[in-house]
Amino acid sequence: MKTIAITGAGGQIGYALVFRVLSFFAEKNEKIHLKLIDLPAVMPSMEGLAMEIDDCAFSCVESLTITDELHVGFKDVDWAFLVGAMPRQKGMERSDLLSKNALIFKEQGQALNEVANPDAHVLVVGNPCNTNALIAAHYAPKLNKNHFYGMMMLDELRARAQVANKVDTQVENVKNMIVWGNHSATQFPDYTHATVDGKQVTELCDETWLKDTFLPKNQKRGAEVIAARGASSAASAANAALETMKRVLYPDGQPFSLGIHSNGEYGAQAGLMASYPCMVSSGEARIINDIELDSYVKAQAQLSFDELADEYNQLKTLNIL
Ligand code: NAX
Repeated sequence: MKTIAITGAGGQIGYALVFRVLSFFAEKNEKIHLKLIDLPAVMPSMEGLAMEIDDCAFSCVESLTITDELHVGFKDVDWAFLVGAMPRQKGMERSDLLSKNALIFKEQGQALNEVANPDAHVLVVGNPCNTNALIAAHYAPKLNKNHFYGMMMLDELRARAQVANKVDTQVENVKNMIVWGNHSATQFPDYTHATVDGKQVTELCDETWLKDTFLPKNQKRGAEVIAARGASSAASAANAALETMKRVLYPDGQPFSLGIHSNGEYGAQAGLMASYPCMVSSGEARIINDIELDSYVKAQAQLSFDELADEYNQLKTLNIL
């Protein structure tokens, strides 16, 4: 029976994710221990969340824990969604955001190291998600560093949906749309390898649309959602988090985008957490390392890898890594 933990469970992504996770396991007829973690100030509203979970009468809930203590929340965890993070506030520099979150993910890595199942998988959603995943992995040496992931699935799903709308097909027909690099405006959703019903996307969509509309829209989709909704992506982020867990634990044989430990594949600095095309074999997500990239794709991916290397170097300067 799996133990699943969600940090930031009292936030907007958390609220959507909790019920998606429970529906998923209920449909699978799999029992879980669910542990929901947030800050002490949020505990009263988490009691309300617990009441709502009870009132759904999900058949999969073997136990439910609501806590503000990491060691309680991560005890024996098999899969952790690390959603809670310090949001970027007005006037905050990117380096301030990095250092504030670094402390949160250091503490969470240390707690995972002490009490989690050593074989646990950890998906970081809280931004900057790839670098936060790197920090958590660094402070959890008893866990497998290849089981720490940055969430890139939302970027992939956004890209697949854009192409599906453009060529008027179902989104499941858009395949092999891998996002390289960082979860940021430098990401590169690689339309050059993507296909629709076996045809290359580059044959179905003109280059001007791909370069001038598709790419910038995907890179800035988060900001577009904020402008329209007055709040950042929540349900779609929760959906992407669940989808990532499904791809890793219940693989379907398709490649997918995942922020994962890099050994320097495709020109990234070794030791980074970066998004790559991955497949699961023998229970492990692995980078597909034999894809031919043309010079344009290589350069775009490199830009995004370099941004991650900057984040990494800032953490070195701050003595966090
Ligand atoms: P909210 O502010 O609604 O919720 C965050 C929750 O986390 C709050 O309840 C807060 O109390 C809690 N929290 C903060 N620090 C904590 C800590 N140290 N331990 C436990 N809980 C803590 O934010 P929400 O919209 O849910 O977004 C959460 C994170 O997801 C943000 O960092 C956001 O930037 C990131 N996102 C990542 C995405 C991705 O694709 N990787 C997309 C969506 C989202 O922007």
